[in-house]
This record gives sequence, structure tokens and C-alpha cells, in this order.
Amino acid sequence: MLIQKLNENWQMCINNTEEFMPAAVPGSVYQDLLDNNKMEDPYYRDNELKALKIMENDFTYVTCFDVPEDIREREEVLLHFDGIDTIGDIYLNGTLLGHVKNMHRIWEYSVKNLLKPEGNELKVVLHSPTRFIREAYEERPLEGSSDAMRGFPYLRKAHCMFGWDWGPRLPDAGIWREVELMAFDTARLDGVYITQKHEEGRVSLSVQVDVKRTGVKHTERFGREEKELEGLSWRIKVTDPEGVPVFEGLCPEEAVIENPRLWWPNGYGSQPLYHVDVELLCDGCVLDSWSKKIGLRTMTIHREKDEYGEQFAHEVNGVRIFAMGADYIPEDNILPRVKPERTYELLKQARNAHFNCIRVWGGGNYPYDGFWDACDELGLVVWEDFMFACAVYDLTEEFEQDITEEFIDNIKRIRHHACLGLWCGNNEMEMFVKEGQWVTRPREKSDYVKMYEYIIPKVLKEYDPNTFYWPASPSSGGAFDEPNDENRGDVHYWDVWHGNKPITEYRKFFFRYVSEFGFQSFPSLKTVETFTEPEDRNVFSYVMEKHQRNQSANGKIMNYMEQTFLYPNDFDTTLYASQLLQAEAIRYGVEHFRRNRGRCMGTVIWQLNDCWPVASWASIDYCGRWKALHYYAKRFFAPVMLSCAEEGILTQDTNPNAEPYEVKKSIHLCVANETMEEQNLIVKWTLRNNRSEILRGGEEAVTAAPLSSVWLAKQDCMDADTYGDYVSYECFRDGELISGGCVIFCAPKHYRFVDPKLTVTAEGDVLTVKANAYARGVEIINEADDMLLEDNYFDMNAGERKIRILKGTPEGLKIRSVYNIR
Ligand code: BMA
Repeated sequence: MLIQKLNENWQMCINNTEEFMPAAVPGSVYQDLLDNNKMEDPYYRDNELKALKIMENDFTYVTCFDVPEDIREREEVLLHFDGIDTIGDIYLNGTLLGHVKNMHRIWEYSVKNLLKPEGNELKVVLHSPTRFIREAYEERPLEGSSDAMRGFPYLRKAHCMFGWDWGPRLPDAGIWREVELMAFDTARLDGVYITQKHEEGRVSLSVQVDVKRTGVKHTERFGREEKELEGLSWRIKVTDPEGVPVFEGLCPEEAVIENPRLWWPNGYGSQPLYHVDVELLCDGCVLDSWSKKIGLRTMTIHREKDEYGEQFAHEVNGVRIFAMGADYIPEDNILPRVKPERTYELLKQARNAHFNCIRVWGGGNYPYDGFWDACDELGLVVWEDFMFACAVYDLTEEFEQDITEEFIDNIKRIRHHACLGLWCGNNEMEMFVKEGQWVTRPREKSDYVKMYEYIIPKVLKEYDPNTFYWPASPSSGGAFDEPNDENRGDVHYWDVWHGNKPITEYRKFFFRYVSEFGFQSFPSLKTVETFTEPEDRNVFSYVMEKHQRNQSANGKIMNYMEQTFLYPNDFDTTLYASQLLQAEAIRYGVEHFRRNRGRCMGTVIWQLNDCWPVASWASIDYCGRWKALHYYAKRFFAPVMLSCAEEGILTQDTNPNAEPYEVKKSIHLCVANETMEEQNLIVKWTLRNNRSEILRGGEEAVTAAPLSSVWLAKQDCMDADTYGDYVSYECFRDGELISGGCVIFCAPKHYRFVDPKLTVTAEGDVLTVKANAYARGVEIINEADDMLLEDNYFDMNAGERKIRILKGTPEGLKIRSVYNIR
């Protein structure tokens, strides 16, 4: 197989302007206009509105290329697009090759007869996505989330490009993935599928090799229908993670790997990856090859009826893990900006905060290979939605054909990855369609069942029968059977936040696997500065509300603020306090779920990242800054985590003017051990006053079995001053502090904080923080707010703490705590 990349010499114009400009492929209209200074930053203030108008146009991309003889001589030459966004006509040397309108698909055309040695012209005319969905909707309404532009379900294009409750309306267009010529004789590989059999001390790989011969449409299959293919054979070579060959064979029934090194999710072991090279041969010559990394592991979802309902847990190599992670959305609304280094960096931050899983949400796109490689390497189990979210679709024959091809393209590309945890039909549709949301015709309901419970399973049976399939998120298994049942399957829990319930509500539930729950905050000031002018810096300003896509949610943040903190009197303090609010809320939930390991087996936080600078549920903002939540996550997802289920005002009656009643005060400590080793720990706790003076305390040796959570005895704290004392708790292993925190018995706004007189000094890459009194939510940033610390937004007793700087320089250090929220 010969490949000629066609990434060079592209020009682009907005149709009817005749003004061509240099363009990038892979790329997009917005990125090209920005690169040519023809457009303002669409993320700045409300420039989005101007940028959206541009998408009413059509665009032409064109390039010229020569084709060397060795390519033209092959029996077959294909023009191959890995992705076009989205509605396009493709012309080669003036001949229309086809019309496309699905960004999630691969497009290929047989072009041998059209190619010339020199001066070939490839032209792609892209049509306005906004006009398309508007006209389609006018003709026949099809409903979906009102956060996105009307008609979005009509187009197989990342839905959130038309807006979401965290995303701008910037639908963009472009040739967003690679374009190339593929030239070959006789046949090519059409996919390789590996099935692993795990036995004591060995793993056997059985391989199916799919082949397409030149000039033949259908695929022939080694290892399935056919044992042999006339004139063809294949060879496999497996190399271990150190590069040592461990198997080589010609059309083997099985490739056996002795003493296999298993792939584990982050936190349970390492992530060794084996290289598999498959070559397609004809008369001893290599026609085509497939070279990928795989991990040796078994992976499924364990479902078992139990006293509460039915367990739902990832099971890897026979071990049921507690999923700790977040939902992933497209990393940038301008897609060509998403590059492997950036994705790796983002996912590394997830791993560094002890994540072991990621859910790819169904309203974006199927992530590119860079994402999957990173998750393989970092040990992040991926929950992969098919790209359907919050809508109904028109299941015509043409649509069915189109999405089937979309599934096949993506399944074939992704299925070998070690990290692939499960396929999931869609986001939130079983639950909402059941309730009749978005449904205007009865057929839409039956089409729902057909799509997610018949068509997708049928495709998976053929192309990836080894990976677990789940019909929707949330679901209890399908057929509209209580999709959001708290006792079965996965759950999206939004009563805290969308339902305005207080954060203590989390403790009332014991979800089996919560795949979405979240809480918003503002990004940091430096990030806000990238899209505002000084006059915009008020949370209710026009620009701040343009960068808040969940209706009235800046007000919602302030409503939760009222329940928690004193009124923050300036903008920057408001941003900081909002991040603590978010972090506290999610901590409250996750710690509770981890305390109930076994019954609860997963917490996936909505959401990891942002696609532009915005107020949102993300734990890492668009500029890559860790919000308080991400630092909290590093603590509450720690493999061994000590937490405290306290009783205080917030767990009782929060009305300060209620009938006088005795506030129940107690602490109930719990160690969650998510490691595969027994943990021998020392747990200490102290009741202290607001100056951190110790009133009394306790200490206990705790043994925590692998993969378990252990409660310590509940301690009564009725003697504590409700508004002035607190409990500090710490967990030690071999003398080293590995987890800890503080609880108070009232809302922070009513707690009598004394000024901790915080100071921070730097020596090399170590910061020394000093406090004179109890300090809560201690934040340390530098002038540029570009430091990454070992820990931040933490509580501390009076005294000193050393913190390592992981990135950035300690210039212009600033420090504050909840005491400063006033
Ligand atoms: C769920 C998700 C997203 C949404 C988020 C926050 O509904 O599936 O659609 O952005 O919550 O509202």
C-alpha cells in the first residue's frame, strides 16, 4: 500500500467572495479565517454572534497535486478522507465524486482513472450547516435540546457545535481530518479484530483479518467465514512492551503469549502495551499492513442482582473497580486545535488526579486516535457513547444506512484499544424519550428502540462482540425500563444543581454508578480576562452571561453561594468562592459514594474540560487551569482516602431561625481503599477551636482490606461549639500523611473564622505556607496563575505546610482562604 498525503497547497474561499486564502488541511473555516486575519477571536466577548453569521455561507477548499507514477500504476487508487465537517461536494479534476453529510464517517472514492501525472485539482465545496438545519427543521420539525440550535438532530455533526449548556454556537466547517491517496494492488486490509483468551500464565490471541480485493465491494474474512483466501495469506508479529518479539506466525489459529503482562486501569497496576503487526501477503509480498498497540486484559461490566437491585461495575482482569473519573466533551470548539500533545496533557491531568476512567459524552464526536492512545497509556477506562444526545432522530432508510456506516468506521478504528471499556448507545435519550420529551410522532419512540436496541447491537455483534454494550446513559438495561433507576445500571443525578437541591442531598442516594452529576463554577480570573474587558467583570454582565450557557446559572451559582459563604464583595473573590462551592459539592457526593463501595461502584463527574472559556461544570478550564475541583478530585479520588460523614446544621435544619433545637454533632470516619493491597493505617482526629487549639482527639490503627471501605466508630461531638470548632482528621501509612481533611458543623458563612494571617514563601520548587489559625480552602496562585501545585485549595490547621511546585514559577505569589470571602 502506498500512501500520498494530500495536506499541502490548500486554498480556501468564502463562496461568492472569490478571494482565496491559504488554508490548512486538516483544518477548519474558522481556523483559516483566524490565521488569515479575516475574523476576530470568536471566544472574545460576544464575537460568537459575528462568527455564527459566517456559517450562513458556503466555502470552497481546493488544492493541486501531482501523482507519482508508482501510485498511478497500482491497480486501485482511493481518495480517502478521514473526516469532512460536514456537508460537502467533492470534485476531482472537475468530476463530482460524491456528496457527503456526516462528519463522523470516512469517505473513499476510487479515482485511478481520474488522476493525471501533474496538476490534479481536488475541490471540496462545503455548504452552510446553519442553513441546512434551518431548512430541514422548517420542512419537518425534529426536536432536541433547546440549548442547541433548532434542527441540529438533522445533521450528523457534533451536536454541541450548534451550542450546548456549556458550548457556544459556532458550528464551523472544514476538512477536519487527514486526506490521502491510497494505492495498492490485489487487495488491502479492511480491519483486524483480535479476541483474547486469558488462561493461567498465558493469553491466546485469535485474529480475524478482513480483506478487500481490488474492484470487489464486499469484504472477505480470514478467521471467520473463510479459513483461506485464494492467493492471499497474512502474517502476525507480536512484540512485548520492551520491543522483544514474543510471537510470529503465518495465518496462525492463535498467537499465544506466555507470561503475559496484563494491562490495568490507573491505580491497579501498570499499562504495558504489546505491539501487533499484521501483514497481508500475496506471493510473499506485503500488500498492506496494520500496526497497533494492544493491552492484554479482560474488560466488561459486571451486572449481578443483589439485595439493593443490580450491581453495575467495570470488571477488569476479573477485578471489579470503583470507577473514578469525569465526562469528556470536545476539547475545543475549533476542532483542528485539538492535537495529540494537548489531549495527552489534559488526560495526564486526569490521571494525576487519580482518575481511572473517562466517559466520552454522546453530543460531541468520536475521539481521534491521539485520545485513545493517551487513555491506553494512562490507564483510563473509556466509556464511549455513540454520538447521539438529547434529541430524537428521523430513522429513514438513508439515515439508517448512514449511521450504520458511521458505526462501522468508528468501531473498526477504536475496538483494539486496551482502554475501551464499553460502548453506549446515546446520552440521556432513553430517559427523556420515555417521558415523551422531544417526541412529536409516536414513531420516534419505536425508532428509538430500533436504533439503540437493534441496529447498534447488530453492528457490534459483527464488528466488536467482545466489548460490553449498554443502550443509553443513563439506563437500567433498555426497553424504557426505569432508565434512571437509582438501584440499577447507571444514573445521571441532577437534583443538586439543575434541581436546586442542597449538596447534602447526595447522601440520600446510593447510586450503583453515577455517570453524570455536577456543579458549575466560574473559571479563574486570568481565564476570564481572555474574553472580557474590565467593564465586563461582573457576574451578571452581558459578556459574563454570554459565557454562561445554562439558563440563569450565574444566578444559580449565587443562590448556592447564599447557602454557603458570606457575600463575596468583589468579582475575583466571587470567582474563587464559586470554585470552592463546586469543589465542596462534588466532594460531598464522591466521598459518600466511595464510603459505600460495593453498593456504589462508580462516580463520573460532569465534566472534565471546556471547549471555550465559559462558566461550567468543568474541573479544568479552557486555558488548562485546574479549578479548585480538580485539586479536590486529586484528594477525593486518592487510592486510599479518609473521609468524614459529619452531622451538623447542614445535615439537619438549615434555617437559622427555626425553633431552637439541639444540633446533632458527630463525626463518622471512613477509609476507602481502592488499591489491591491491604492497607495498615493510623487514623487520627482532633476536635479544635477556630485557632486550631486541640480540645480533644483520638487515634486508631485501621486495617483496610483490598478494594473495600471501612467505617471507624462514630464519635459524638455534642460538646463542640457549632459555630467555632472543627474536626481535623488525618490518615497515615508508614508515618506518611496520605489523606485527610476538616469538617465544620455549620455553613462556612456562619463559622467564626479568625484571620489565619496566611503567608507563603518559596524556596526552589517548595512553597512554605504558614497559618495562625484554622484556614479553609487555601488557594495559592502566582501572578500569571500558571502554576501547578502538588496540592491547592486545601484546609490546614494553624502551623506550617510544605507544598511542591509541579509547574510554573513562584513569581508574585498570592494566598487566600475562606476567611477572605466577605
Ligand atoms: C447532562 C449532559 C449534558 C449537559 C449536562 C449539564 O444533561 O448529558 O447534556 O451538558 O448534563 O447540564
